Amino acid sequence: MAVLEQLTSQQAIDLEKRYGSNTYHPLPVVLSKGEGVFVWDVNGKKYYDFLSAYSAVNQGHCHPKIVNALIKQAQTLTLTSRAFHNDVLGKYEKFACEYFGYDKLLPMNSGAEAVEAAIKLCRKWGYEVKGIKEHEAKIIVCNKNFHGRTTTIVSFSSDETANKNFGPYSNGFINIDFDDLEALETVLKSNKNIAGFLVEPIQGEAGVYVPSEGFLRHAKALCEQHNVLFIADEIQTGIARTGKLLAVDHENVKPDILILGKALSGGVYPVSAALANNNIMDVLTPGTHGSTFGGNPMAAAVAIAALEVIRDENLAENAGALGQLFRSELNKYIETSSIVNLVRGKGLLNAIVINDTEDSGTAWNICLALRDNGLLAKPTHGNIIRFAPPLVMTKEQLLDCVAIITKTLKQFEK
Ligand code: IF1
Repeated sequence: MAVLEQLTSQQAIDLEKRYGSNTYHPLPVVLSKGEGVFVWDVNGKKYYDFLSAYSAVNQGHCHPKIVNALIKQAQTLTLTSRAFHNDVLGKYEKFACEYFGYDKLLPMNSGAEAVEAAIKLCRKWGYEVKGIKEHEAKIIVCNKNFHGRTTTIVSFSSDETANKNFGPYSNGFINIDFDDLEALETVLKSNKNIAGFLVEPIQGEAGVYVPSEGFLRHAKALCEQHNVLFIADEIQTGIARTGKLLAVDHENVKPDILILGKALSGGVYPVSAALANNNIMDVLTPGTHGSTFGGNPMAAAVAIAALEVIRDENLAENAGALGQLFRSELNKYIETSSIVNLVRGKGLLNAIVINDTEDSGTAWNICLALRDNGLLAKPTHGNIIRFAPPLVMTKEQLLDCVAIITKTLKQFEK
């Protein structure tokens, strides 16, 4: 078989199974093309994408403006390393800093790397600005968090699949429940060595848990009161997904450290970043952090285009309006449904909770039926299905999707 020969679905799946590390359990569908809100499989069947690569393709698949930025830069200069300057990085840093309202940006590639960078930045600030004794700094994190898969990050995961047998774990983290202000205050009051509070504004992987109104605002105020950095992981919630540029914008909270990834590139190239003001970012000096690819000109050009698309196409507003429509339409269905308990979310980051046991496989089977009916979604944590389409969707398309989803759910009503 020639390496680039057109594969059938089964051949593609078999190759991955035989030659790929067994770290995923994908829905059996093999995609070969994407455009806007749609993807196509190798047989030419068309689907609505209701995952958006876990919110990385907020701008839609293969957005021409972003792809053109990639092509143009790829034909000019791709990588210099940070041993030399390049003529795009500074422009991107200025653009992104003004866009999000920060003094400085630290460029990285994957989301997990940006989280790691934020952890290092926070600790160094804790020692050098706050005055915590060396090796004593602690960062508060939430149970059921998902921040990535490095050894340090999985050290404070409460998901056994993510961290079992990957120890010894990194120290320096204190877990509290998500959305628990009392727990946060108790830890802040009882420990002088807290440098930061790392939180997802909405817990995505856990099942799209939206915290109580006011949680983020009060958490930020508590952090300020105790001279602790509020670090928002907006890798999944950011870049217009929830109906605002950032999910923290719903409560007018400005994180001390903002972590971005995924849709920062529109899904065409790995780009991530940590942003902060000078009083924090300036603790980093030459040699204290970096990456061969971080800040490369391709990433910079792509990220500028990706952020311009968000603004030019009003994707935050669209996500907000379509999200409300989506939840209200699904709620109409849920009123008389025995198979769906509820829909929750913000903007176009939503999930439905299936009325069945966690290990029943019902959510998985519903996703298989959705696939057959032309819509791709993925279960998260047992009986929850996440719905996160690209934000370039139209109202007509969304209603079409609601029809597909409700038609499919009907097949499962008891
Ligand atoms: C996978 C989950 C989503 C993230 C937040 C950091 C990262 C992620 C809030 C790390 C990444 C991805 C990872 C991806 C699946 C996906 C995911 F189900 F695993 F949790 F979206 F919900 N912070 N989330 O959501 O970013 O290093 O991956 O670029 O396959 O592991 P990364």
